[in-house]
Amino acid sequence: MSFEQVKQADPEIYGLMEKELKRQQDHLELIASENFVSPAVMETMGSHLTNKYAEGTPGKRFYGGCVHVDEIERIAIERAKKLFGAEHANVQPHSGAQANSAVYIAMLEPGDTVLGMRLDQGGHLTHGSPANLSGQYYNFVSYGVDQESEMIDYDEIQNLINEHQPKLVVVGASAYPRAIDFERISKMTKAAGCYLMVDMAHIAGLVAAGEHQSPVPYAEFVTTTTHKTLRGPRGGVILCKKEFAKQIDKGVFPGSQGGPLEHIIAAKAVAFKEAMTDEFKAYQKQVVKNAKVLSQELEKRGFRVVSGGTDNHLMLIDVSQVGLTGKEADETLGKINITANKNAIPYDKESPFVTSGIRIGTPAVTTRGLKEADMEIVADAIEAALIKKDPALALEKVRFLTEKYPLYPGLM
Ligand code: DSN
Repeated sequence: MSFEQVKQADPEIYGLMEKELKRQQDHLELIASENFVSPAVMETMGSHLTNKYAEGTPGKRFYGGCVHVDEIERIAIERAKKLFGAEHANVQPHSGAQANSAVYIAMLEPGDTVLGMRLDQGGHLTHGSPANLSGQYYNFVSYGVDQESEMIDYDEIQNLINEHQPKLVVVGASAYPRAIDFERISKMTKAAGCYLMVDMAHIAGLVAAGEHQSPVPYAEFVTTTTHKTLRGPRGGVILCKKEFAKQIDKGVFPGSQGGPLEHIIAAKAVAFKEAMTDEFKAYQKQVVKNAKVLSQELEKRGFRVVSGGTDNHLMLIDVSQVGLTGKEADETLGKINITANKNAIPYDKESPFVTSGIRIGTPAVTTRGLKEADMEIVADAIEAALIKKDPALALEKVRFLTEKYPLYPGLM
């Protein structure tokens, strides 16, 4: 790829694309929800498939000329089903938020009671935050983590199910470093006669590679994004049991979306194919290994790791222990070319704009090639920036790694 046409047609945008590529190349990307797609996924996204309108589902469209995109979307659906062992897949959601909304629209009436994880304890905006449609249209009741262990309190979930008799329980998180026992929660939802929806966006790649228990056998509905650990294009997917297929498809279109993005659906298909390879399985194993080593190395250097460690691709660091707010830590790391994000820790005393923590993930740096020994250097850099207050030393360590592991060489 050279982006020569953009360069000719719009030098202003081309210039910014160049700058952003350089930023990605020169920084260590530790945002837990980001990753670097393969050139094949990137090429497919930027293709002529973007030109096609295809409202409806393969074989049942509202537009002519869908013969080839029908085939592409069918392949994407079959691959998604095979990858996760699902009975039905809808690959049209434009994002994870859209996927979640589509399930709510398909399965709930406004005002229905739903259980979801609190945003400030690891959940997601679309799991009932009052600032989101989910919290405004449905009666969300929230569960969180235990104050001592900082892990999901399964007894609290059971008690809340007993007390509130929800129609749906939403499980899944965007800042939770521990394994989630979907099987255990599904026993509770089945006994209570309510639905279980798992939003596995963060861990989808781990699930595909067998590095985390799959929610697919246990939950009626599983939603995900395709761009996090799964390393596909920016988008969403819904998996469900066959009996809900029609309702879910309707919840996506016409319930909450118009025309599907067939160029993105094609790129999802390419990413699903990549996710079936042994190379991808090895990559996910390394993501988890790297996260474990990084959390141990940070602990050794005096940082408090929330819940004492990680089982997945991310960790939360309580930076109040080293006299910083999350906002300060995030900004300080930014200056030494480490990109992370400030994040609330459980029972945080600071506001969501300040926070006491940072969230760190290993998916993107692992795609770049970093291994366990490199995690020690990442921990050194974070220590140099946040504890030793030696930005020059920190930057030197980051530069060593970004030069050792080039990203997208020759892309522009
Ligand atoms: N914004 C995503 C994340 O960073 O986790 C969740 O959608």
